[in-house]
Amino acid sequence: MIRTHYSTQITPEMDGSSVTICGWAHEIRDLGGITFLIVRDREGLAQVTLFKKTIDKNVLDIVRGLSRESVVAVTGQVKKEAKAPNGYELVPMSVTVLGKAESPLPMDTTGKVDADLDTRLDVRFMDMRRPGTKAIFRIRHLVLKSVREFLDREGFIEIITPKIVATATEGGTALFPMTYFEREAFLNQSPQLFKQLMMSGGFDRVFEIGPIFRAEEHDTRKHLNEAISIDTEASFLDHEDVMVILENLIVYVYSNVAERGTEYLKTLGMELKIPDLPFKRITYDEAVDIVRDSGEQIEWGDDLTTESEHTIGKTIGEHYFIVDWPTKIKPFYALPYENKPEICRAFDLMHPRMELSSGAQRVHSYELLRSRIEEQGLYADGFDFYLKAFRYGMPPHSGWGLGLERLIMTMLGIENIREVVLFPRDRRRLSP
Ligand code: AMO
Repeated sequence: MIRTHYSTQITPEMDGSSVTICGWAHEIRDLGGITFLIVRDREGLAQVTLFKKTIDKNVLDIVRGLSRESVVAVTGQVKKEAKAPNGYELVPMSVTVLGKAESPLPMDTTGKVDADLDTRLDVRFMDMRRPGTKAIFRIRHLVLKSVREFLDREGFIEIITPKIVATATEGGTALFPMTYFEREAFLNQSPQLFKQLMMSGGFDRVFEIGPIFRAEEHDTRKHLNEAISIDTEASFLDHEDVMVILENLIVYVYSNVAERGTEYLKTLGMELKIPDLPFKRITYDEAVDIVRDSGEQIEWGDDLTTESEHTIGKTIGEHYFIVDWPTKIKPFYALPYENKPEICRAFDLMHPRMELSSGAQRVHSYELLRSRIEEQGLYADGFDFYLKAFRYGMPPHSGWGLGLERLIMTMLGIENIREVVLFPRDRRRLSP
């Protein structure tokens, strides 16, 4: 191991001790009598100071000859210096170039020169070196960790289901076809059917964090063709029970990011407001009334447009649920109310800006499920592997799918979903 410390692990109190840091040559300032090399590592910046009078000439030549963004290892003595980042500087004994960077650079990494998102995504490896981009992905890590922690504590077992599948699950969104030897297969739109099979398998509570593939043509700031969905499924719970789990999860994630991600939030120049519990619940009918009151046209049974979502979001102003949806616009697996089958036990979790999650109590009667599949114009025999599980003891169950990227973008007030994905897949982008 070359590195002894990250830049942020060194303190002024370590004055006199010898350390080795590794990172990128962020900036080189040669003032004649004194030369500064700012080294950037994953955690922050360190100042390396070379006094011409006392420094070994070889070391000085290496630093003067360095190109920006080259990778270096610096071994030096810690010196207390109030004006330097983190209150110390390093007086180097040796500087080794481990990876030379060519000039000119494909983009600026200091954050001083603005680059548009497309340019940044084309050279994402460079973009990741910028503090703002790094902060987003450090927060993404915290979010994922918090989700796992929370669901584990609530008794959910993590599963991973196939992404190459034979059938659609989410009517309405298109599938990506692929060749699977001599057959046609698809990239999975959702782990929906598999997570339900786990309920028949007696796992009671499962979750998956994995990719979902949607062949949606539209090119918007909130859609990806490959997104990450946090999916849960739980037996012996109804839709209201799993809504409580969902809202608690959201608040847990926000609180954790606020607590453990302070420095990343600071880098992004923001303070996180933790939503209040419980989230407001409005029915689909109430949502329609709000939309109509604002002067927009909407028929009962229509899905909400982006414009309608914004109108309702402005009226409510915080996270909220829309419940009791028309059965015909929800997937076949959503359970209709027994006494009012035109509406079902489905819900959407909304942020004022967009939908974050949808879920439902599921149909668990084999006969009803089969007829619901047929009513939606789907070929029930194609779902044989799924339907079978409902014939041999399926408990009542409920669940939801939460879009990871939407959760993060709304939490951080980020406009474009691509900002929170390392290598986004959209209508135009397939590389890198
Ligand atoms: P749904 O299709 O509503 O539900 O997806 C769940 C959540 O996943 C996110 N999401 C997307 N994010 C970015 N780009 C996309 N193209 C995209 N599509 C979906 C959204 C959405 O709310 N099987 C059900 C879930 C369930 O009932 O358990 C489902 O897939 O945040």
